[in-house]
Amino acid sequence: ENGLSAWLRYAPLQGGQHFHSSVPSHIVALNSSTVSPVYIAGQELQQGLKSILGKQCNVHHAHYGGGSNIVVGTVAEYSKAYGALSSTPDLLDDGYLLDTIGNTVQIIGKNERGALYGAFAYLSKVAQGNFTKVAEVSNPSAPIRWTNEWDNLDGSIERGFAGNSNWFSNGSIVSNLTRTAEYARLLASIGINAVVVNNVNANASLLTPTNIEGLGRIADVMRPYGVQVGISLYFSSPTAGVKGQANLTNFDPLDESVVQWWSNVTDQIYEHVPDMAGYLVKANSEGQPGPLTYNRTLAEGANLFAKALQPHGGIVMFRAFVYNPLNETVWTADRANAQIEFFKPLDGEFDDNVVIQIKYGPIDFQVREPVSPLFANIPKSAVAIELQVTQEYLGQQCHLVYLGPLWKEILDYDLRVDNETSLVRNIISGERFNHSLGGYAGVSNVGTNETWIGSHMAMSNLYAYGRLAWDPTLDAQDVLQDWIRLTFNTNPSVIDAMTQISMESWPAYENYSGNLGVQTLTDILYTHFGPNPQTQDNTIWGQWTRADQKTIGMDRTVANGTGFAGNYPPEIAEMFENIATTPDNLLLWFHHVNYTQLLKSGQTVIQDFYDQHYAGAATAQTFTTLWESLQGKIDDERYYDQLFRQVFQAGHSLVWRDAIANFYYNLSGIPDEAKRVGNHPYRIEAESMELDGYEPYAVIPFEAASNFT
Ligand code: BDP
Repeated sequence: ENGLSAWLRYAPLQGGQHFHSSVPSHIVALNSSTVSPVYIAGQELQQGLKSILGKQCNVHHAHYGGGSNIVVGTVAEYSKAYGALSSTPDLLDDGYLLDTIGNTVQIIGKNERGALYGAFAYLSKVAQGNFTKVAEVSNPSAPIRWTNEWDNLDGSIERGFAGNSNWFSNGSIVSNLTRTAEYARLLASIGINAVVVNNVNANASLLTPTNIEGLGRIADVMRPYGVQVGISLYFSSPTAGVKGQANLTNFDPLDESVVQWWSNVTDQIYEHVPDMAGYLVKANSEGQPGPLTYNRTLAEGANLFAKALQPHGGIVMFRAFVYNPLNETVWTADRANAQIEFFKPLDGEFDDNVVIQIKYGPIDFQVREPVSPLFANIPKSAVAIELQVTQEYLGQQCHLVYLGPLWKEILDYDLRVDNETSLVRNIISGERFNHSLGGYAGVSNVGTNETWIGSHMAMSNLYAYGRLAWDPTLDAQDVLQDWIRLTFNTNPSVIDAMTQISMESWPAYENYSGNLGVQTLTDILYTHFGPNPQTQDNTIWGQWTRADQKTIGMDRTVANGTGFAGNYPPEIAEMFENIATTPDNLLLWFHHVNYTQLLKSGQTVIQDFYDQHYAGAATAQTFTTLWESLQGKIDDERYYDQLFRQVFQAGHSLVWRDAIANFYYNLSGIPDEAKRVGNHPYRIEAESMELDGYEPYAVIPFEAASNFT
């Protein structure tokens, strides 16, 4: 139980033989090409049913007479083999019909990929012991359901916590792509249809002829699973001296030689990857080059790639994460305003195959942010939401933080554009503003570690990402419980304990790492891991708490602050403009208040800070006990691996609690009514300890624990 097969373990179902008669003995997969998703669906069904039920089924690739069968194929393949379906299901691209009523199981996809998705959906039910008869049509909420992988060509992964890259090493694409194929299989089972394989902080040498050929190999192993390949581009590649490509003297998006350069490189890529999904571009952000160097707009930059891709049917995911911390003239007083300033004036100027990829909040994957107002401000542009599966600011897989509920809050948020219902999930699906493109990008950063993402429990986030991208109306807890049953087992006490830990994990992390909307008070300089509240206001990268001896919070009101609240449609803007109507959990995000400001609960800001940090850390202690209740109910391998992490989280939550509570106590001088803060008679600080035979060692990067508080 090393985690490698994740939720596709196909563990034997208790009493599986009793269900043999519920499942036909023959599988008809209506495509005999071994690289077609329908063929793969047949293999998967055979392997799954054997493993889950112990039932050996035969696979055929053409109409098979006699007895009841499991038939899997596209609408077209089906009607060719069996004649037209009795009624035509209402299927969108990638959608499927799963009909288990009667003697035959029909799994019919709109396309090959859809048929494979239907096969996985059927196996997911069987693996959970669910033999309820269904005749259901399932369609994706949006066409774009991608992961972004921040893999570097040297094999490292930016913000990856699970080892090295599965596909890059030493500047090129590895020869053994077994894990890459296994990853595509996992992604297909949750409806993900493309992977951007390299870091948004891209390297031009991805575009050498050898690497383009390597991208072709990656695409070849992913294609049978219906997963397409996309790549991130380095904007100034034409001047980067890419081996095997022309070297230009400029990268101006309107220069004819630059336009030619990109169209030529794009053609070369499509020769090797005829179904490449498209490009992802991070431009003019955090030191990355972009069109602004030539006084061109971001739209002119995006359209450069759109035009090169257009003949091939590819799309440009252009990131809205544009701000420049190093340039005071562009960087306004509030980094949260930057996206609106850059993108709002450009609405309507992007080509049809450009999608603006927007992080869920206006800053950067914090534990609590308001929804990015950009979703409400560029109705003429197709948009996608960027979520982060890898837990960069959220404990880096050393803390268990189930993100389904966070994403649901964002996706269900009603932005009230033109005073009408405008749910984020309906904006990104394209429904609200009438776009055919739109969807989801999840930064997942899986590595060579057997758990894929760095910890067994964190895989619930990858699973939930795919399931919610397919259907954002699902309940985060239901999705979690499917994952638990598939990944561990169906024992009710296992489901209960894991559900409780997971569902309480995001609120607990928020409480001990930074509540009331002050954001994750982590080290902001680089590690983004331990507590380091003092870095928040001291650097240009800061998230800004604006804390001093009497007050705390960032005033983002129109009346007195940075004006950010005014970026929302009127109903929402008005709510955030006023302290009285701003929800407590975003109070310090929008307002600069006295520590003694009263919350809606009647508590003061500072006392709530103390109380919640203690409460959050106390909850994290219970996770260890709850996890211990699983001993013997799940396999030892995963039990002990996760136990180690829970013990760490319990301890680190205390470090967080004390670092933050002490910091604000020292700053404000206001004592904790419950007399806990600053009062730890039992504690011996690490720096007062000496251990024989050991030398003090400066940890790099520096991690704040106790000394600085
Ligand atoms: C930040 C990460 C950084 C990424 C950047 C981005 O710290 O590593 O390059 O976002 O999304 O969260 O471009």
